[in-house]
Amino acid sequence: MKHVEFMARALELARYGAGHTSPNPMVGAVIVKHNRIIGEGYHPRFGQKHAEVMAIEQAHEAVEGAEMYCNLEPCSHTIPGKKTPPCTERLVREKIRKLYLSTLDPNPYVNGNGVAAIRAAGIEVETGLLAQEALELNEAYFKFIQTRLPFVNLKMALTLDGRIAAAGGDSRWISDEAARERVHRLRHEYDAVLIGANTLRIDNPRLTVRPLDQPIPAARQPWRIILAGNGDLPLHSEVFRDQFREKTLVFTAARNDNHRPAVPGNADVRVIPLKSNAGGRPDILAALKYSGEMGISSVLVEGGSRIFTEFISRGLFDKITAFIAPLILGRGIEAVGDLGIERMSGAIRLQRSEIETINDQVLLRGYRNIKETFGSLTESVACLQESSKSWAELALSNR
Ligand code: AOF
Ligand code: ZN
Repeated sequence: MKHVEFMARALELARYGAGHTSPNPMVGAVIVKHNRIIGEGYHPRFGQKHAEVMAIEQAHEAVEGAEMYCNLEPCSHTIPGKKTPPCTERLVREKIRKLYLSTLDPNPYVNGNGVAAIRAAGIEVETGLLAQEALELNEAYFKFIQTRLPFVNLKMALTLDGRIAAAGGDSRWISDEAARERVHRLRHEYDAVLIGANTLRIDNPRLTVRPLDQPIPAARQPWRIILAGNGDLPLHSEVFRDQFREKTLVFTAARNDNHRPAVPGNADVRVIPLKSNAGGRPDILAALKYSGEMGISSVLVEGGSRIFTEFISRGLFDKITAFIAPLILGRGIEAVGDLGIERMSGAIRLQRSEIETINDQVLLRGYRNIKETFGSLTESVACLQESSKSWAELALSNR
């Protein structure tokens, strides 16, 4: 097997933790001796064992002198509240010979210290292997750990002419069942799902993750964030009444006039007043900061039009995931309203966009600004282009 294949396996293992590790990253590790895998591990959920340690413990041969492939720099710190001992110490103690990594860990407590500690102990380290894949896998972690703001993904289901609903307001259904199944999977990987009050009023969505293969416990349901407008909220909505209502969070605008819009009085539902924007609605940056402080590391924004427009015009999103169906509505609800752009040269172009097809629909996704999402790791994206050649050579030599 080749270097890239071992790392690809580490990434595959890391994904087993999807939906369970937040706000920690998904990490996978593979131990190799004489070009064969002798141990595998991953970080199964927040608070539990790290990938490297699981791989060592599950190895069916002595790991001394072996190579390890891991998508993230090993942790090297001990701080109050940290759940596990530093992986660096374990790797040194077990006499791993060489460590292949995808990227550094931008956690300020680690960020290069892990590699330094490993090298100081005489273990060889190479970074950059499948770095881009590794960055995308942990996009939410990388954004959150560096900014304390959640990673924001605008998820939209669109007609070919860019509508998210018919003129009458209904949107069931623009995308087919297979696409909607993908949305459920996506929700499972996010800490929160966010919608505006209009969408709540019109769609009355549950915003839960329905069983994919097994029932998902309340603790693993995403937070449901409702951004109130300046009117009353529909208090009969599912999100205020169902069994997961303690995971509903309402952001309202703190108002100083006498009008008090109706909000849920139900003690299970948290209602948080925030500073308001010019339109008398809660400020979305304040909403993101508050969410980040609560430990919400990722938010899937599901509409509607006004919400999308605000996140886009303020540059407060990281990614767009659009499901485009071969439907034409003509007049209808536009996905995004006025952004004040007059010329093509002013259009917002997503970076690293990619497409996939789901039956007769296109799934298009891309980032707003790689630098802002990945911060200090942006350089590893850039190096990657250069290093890919040497990695390819390395891969050949290792056949
Ligand atoms: C690793 N391997 O599998 C993961 C790492 O509280 P703890 O002990 O779980 O440590 C959490 C931090 O460790 C987390 O913020 C991130 O920096 C790193 N995650 N590191 O070596 C792993 N999940
Ligand atoms: Zn660790």
